Amino acid sequence: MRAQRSQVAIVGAGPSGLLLSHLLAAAGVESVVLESRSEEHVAARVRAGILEHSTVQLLTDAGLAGRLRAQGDEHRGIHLQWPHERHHVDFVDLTGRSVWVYGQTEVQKDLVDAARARGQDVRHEVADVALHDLAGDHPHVTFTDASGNPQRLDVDAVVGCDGAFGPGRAAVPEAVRSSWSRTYPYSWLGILADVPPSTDELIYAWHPDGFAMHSMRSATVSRLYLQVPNGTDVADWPDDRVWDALATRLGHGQDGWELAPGPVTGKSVLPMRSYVQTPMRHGRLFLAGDAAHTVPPTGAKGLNLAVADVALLAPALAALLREGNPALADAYSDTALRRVWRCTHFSWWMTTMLHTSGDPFDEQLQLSQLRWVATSEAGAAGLAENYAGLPIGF
Ligand code: FAS
Ligand code: PHB
Repeated sequence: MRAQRSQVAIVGAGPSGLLLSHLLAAAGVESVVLESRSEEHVAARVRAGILEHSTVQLLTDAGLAGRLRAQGDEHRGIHLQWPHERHHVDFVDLTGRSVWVYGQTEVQKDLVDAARARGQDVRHEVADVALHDLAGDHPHVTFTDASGNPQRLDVDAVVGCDGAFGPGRAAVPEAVRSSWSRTYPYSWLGILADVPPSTDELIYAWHPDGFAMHSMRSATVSRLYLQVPNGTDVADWPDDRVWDALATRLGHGQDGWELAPGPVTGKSVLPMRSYVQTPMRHGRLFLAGDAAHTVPPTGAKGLNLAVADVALLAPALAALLREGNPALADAYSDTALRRVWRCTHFSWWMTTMLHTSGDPFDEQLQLSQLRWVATSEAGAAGLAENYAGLPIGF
């Protein structure tokens, strides 16, 4: 086994792992990123689409927002809709903050390009990643490299940026670990389509048949979702059926508005779950992003929360490893979890407000809440403040 040394081992080369390596390098801290999948696989995953205000600010400050500001689309707010009514919630009027439409695939590309430009050590297609001596004096990671050779990497800190199914979560001993979880009784069927969006800004629609959302990726690519039962087989949803359901739920023909269908280039079903695990630090192990928490995508928080964790963790690790100052690292978990729980609540609130369960009483409560949020400045400001994003370190 070949032994090597670095300062930080980062498990996972998704957005949180690559952004952390970027911010650590800028702070003079060396890291090695270990990723189980190929670079192409990670780059091709279609996921989030909305960047909140503080995410865009952080990427700008880190020199990573050139393409984002050139090709992204800045939005003032969203449309909330239910049968026969559509109301715009203007985040800029209400909070002074906008959001940007810029796909996670684009963020990932920017992070990969920056990693390559700075010569970041990223190892793809590794296997058998195991974390050792995290509470001891010799934290290290063992793994099998892409050529099948066993490796050992000795470090000063390990960061689990390995999502919901990586080794990071389980590396926190059960005796000190707490977790909360909720699985929702519905999923999202998402499509990518080569057709210009039929709306200027996102439409979140409540409908008795189920939730639907019209998002986008560019002036020529639309991204849309509709609520389906858990366990839905994509094969049961041919394109025509998808477009018909979207037209019904989004209000095609209402006040002259029409949904333009087009060629579907991607289709998948995404189950919906809330999950939070604490603490987000155990000894020399730190967790960031989906490794520590998962939110249903209705609040557009998943990627933004991962960025917020990393924005806190990078300076904490720099202070710990370069100055021997543990204060920020000791406070990391509690500080990050304030925002994690705020975003977990908001994502649950948006999800339960907009997805139908078939219960007539629930439906009346949902419609009343939607009407209040869409027409009362106090209600709209609450949604705007959470959706456009709270300041980093909230
Ligand atoms: P990621 O899951 O992105 O990255 C973790 C990385 O760790 C992966 O590349 C994985 O291959 C790697 N890894 C795992 N185990 C490993 C091991 N043992 N060894 C080495 N590497 C390992 N958020 C939104 O805001 N809007 C959305 O619409 C949305 N849609 C989503 C759809 C899907 C199918 C999923 C899974 C998530 C979606 N999300 C969405 C949330 C998503 O954007 C995440 O919040 C975001 O990817 C979090 O980034 P990371 O924390 O880097 O985790
Ligand atoms: C997306 O564009 O993929 C998207 C937008 C808003 C959400 C979830 C997903 O809440």
